[in-house]
Amino acid sequence: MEYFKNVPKIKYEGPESDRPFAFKYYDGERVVAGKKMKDHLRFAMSWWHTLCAGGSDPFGVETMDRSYGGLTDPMEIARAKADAGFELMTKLGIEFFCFHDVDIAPEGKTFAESKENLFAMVEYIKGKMAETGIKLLWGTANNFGAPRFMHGAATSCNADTFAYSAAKIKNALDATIELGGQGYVFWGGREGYETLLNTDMALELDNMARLMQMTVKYGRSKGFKGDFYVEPKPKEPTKHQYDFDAATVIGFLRKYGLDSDFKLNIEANHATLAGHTFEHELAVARVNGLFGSVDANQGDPNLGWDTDQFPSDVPSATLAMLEVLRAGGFTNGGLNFDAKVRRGSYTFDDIAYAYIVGMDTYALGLIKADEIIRDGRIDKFVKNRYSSYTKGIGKDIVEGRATLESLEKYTLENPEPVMESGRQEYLEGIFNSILYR
Ligand code: XUL
Ligand code: CO
Repeated sequence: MEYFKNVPKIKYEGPESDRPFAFKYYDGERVVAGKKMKDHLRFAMSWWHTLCAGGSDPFGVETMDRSYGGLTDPMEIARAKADAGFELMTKLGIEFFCFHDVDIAPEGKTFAESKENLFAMVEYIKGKMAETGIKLLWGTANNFGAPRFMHGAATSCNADTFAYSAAKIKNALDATIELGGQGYVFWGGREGYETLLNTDMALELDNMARLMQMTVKYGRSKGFKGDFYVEPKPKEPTKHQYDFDAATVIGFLRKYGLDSDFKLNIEANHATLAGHTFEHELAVARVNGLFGSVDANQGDPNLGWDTDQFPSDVPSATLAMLEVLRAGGFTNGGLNFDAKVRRGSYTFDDIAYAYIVGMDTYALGLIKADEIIRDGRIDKFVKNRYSSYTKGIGKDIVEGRATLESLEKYTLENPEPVMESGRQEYLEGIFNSILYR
């Protein structure tokens, strides 16, 4: 059965094309900065938003029909979702997908039944992957949705919930390995607290690390060679989440000796929720050697929550792709569209339009980031701005020869430092002239 009936195979037609079902900028085979666009961008479809989410919000029911032709049996629906997902990815030329355990298979009445459903769907999806050549970017466990996770998962006050979380992660990781996944994500949706009046923060943090350490040990023993990721987010659903932002997560990973197995999965909308720019979070991951993967979406500057919109902001995608290129590009990671269509965009056509705009936005971001690097003016400015560290006292500082005493002596002997302009507006002008030429 065909689900995206109006959607043809989407091809690159260039910016002049006025056909809605066509790429204006994304041309997977085009070589940019020494690599095919598709290999730079490594686009992935998010199973949950694309195939499961129905558009409900706190004020209203679902607006989107996700019964896949009126099906009622949960396993039949799960298979239809897989069919629809692989149809969409094939039509868009998307080569990867990401899933939570509960996205691909319905939960049963018992844990054993859920496990059986999960591995039945793993077999089904494996067949689809073999047919299409589409690969798994990363898998994860939904350890935040069910009532048992109301106080957290690894950070729950209840040890039975810790055990349940571990059991779910074991199966989700086994599923990921079975499907040849290149990554496994931890997103701590309810790993945090609402009030310190009922919270033992020290135990919760230690327990969160314990579960990650167990996962690494198990995964490596099963031959998993991919990356483990933490996806920072400051709040929502929990008031205060432990994985607040990139810097907080890096401190945590280092404290518990997890930084050689884990990298970061940076989500644009989580960055802005934390009061940072997207590119700031990517830069923090990069300069600490922990850049891993990206959840590509965008928030709404007028709203203070995770709206998970499809990315259409080209300047932001350009700044993000500059960071990706500076990090040396993706290895096991990619650009996962953790994004959903608006509630009013309820048709299957809208899903295709959303992916097209998202893919075109990142294609433009990549093209423009490469142009900025090749133009060289911005990089040259930055290099020059720090040139005082390449000679004299600056060189002594970075090469470890300076002490407080030597720097006091230098300061006593020299006049007041002379500053140079930061030239922000000039640089913003260069950025615009490259973006809009
Ligand atoms: C929630 C979120 C998750 C993670 C995976 O804000 O981003 O979908 O990406 O659990
Ligand atoms: Co995400």
